[in-house]
Amino acid sequence: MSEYETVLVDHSDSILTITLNRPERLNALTDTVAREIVALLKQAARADEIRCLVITGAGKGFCAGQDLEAFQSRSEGDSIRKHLEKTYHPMVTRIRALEKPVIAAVNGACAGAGLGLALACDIRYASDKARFLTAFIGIGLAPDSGTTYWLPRLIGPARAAELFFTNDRVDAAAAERMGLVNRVVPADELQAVTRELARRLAQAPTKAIGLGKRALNRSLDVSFEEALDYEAHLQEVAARTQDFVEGVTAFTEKRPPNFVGK
Ligand code: LHQ
Repeated sequence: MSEYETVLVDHSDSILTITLNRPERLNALTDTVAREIVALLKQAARADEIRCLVITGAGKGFCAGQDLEAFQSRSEGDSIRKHLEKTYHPMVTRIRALEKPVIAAVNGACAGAGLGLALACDIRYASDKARFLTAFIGIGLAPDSGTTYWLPRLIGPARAAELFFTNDRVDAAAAERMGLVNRVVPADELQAVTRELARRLAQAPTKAIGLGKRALNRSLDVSFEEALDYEAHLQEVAARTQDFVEGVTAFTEKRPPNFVGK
């Protein structure tokens, strides 16, 4: 029996795939879902044999945000702030901190904290059946789960304001046009196309990708000079990896590199 109740887990070809598995609720998030994702992110950070992550949803939804029934019927009396700090913040901060590529394969509705989950990932591929909504305003809430951080950076502040204030649904084609997703593919090809990208990334020099992710995270909040300085610092680290030696050797020997992620 799987040790996870709410997610399916596959680890093969150096790729860890986490499939949210509450399809009857469009994979809405409960404390257990968030806890299980965080446990897997911890495992992924420790395991050298995991070199890429994919997060997707079972059934017709990706993730409809907080499970509102579960939230309403929760027994403990945590404030919403506590709930966010305990449940969502560890999930999205660990995705950002994980020095490995994380791809969201958005297979269907993506709303509220589910949008926060997708936005925290490095790359988003979407099915042509995917649709995106901020959802918060629909239930009288302000945005959370890091959506106010990522959305204006990805699509610009005016579009972000429009989506937060109106809760309009964005279909996959519009999401691609506005830069919310990297690529849209037919629904029945989403998992295969995502897998193709994941395989490529899992064979790439993982340490260099991790350092690049660190620099990208930091670049959002620093001056150009500080970004240059941080890049130079990280390049010192990258240049000490086995994959750097292999990359240069393979180039001079005119053969494809065999990166091992070290
Ligand atoms: C759901 C949900 C759901 C439970 C669909 N929960 N069952 C919030 C609260 C407090 C603290 C902290 O933070 C947050 C953060 C947030 O995430 S706020 C945003 C919460 N999410 C929403 O408000 C989205 C609610 N869902 C929807 O608006 C629709 O379901 C969308 C537009 C996502 C999809 O619409 P449809 O494709 O028409 O599907 P559906 O509505 O028929 O849903 C299918 C089933 O899933 C249905 O159950 P049923 O028993 O009737 O078949 C829904 O009740 C259930 N479901 N979302 N969040």
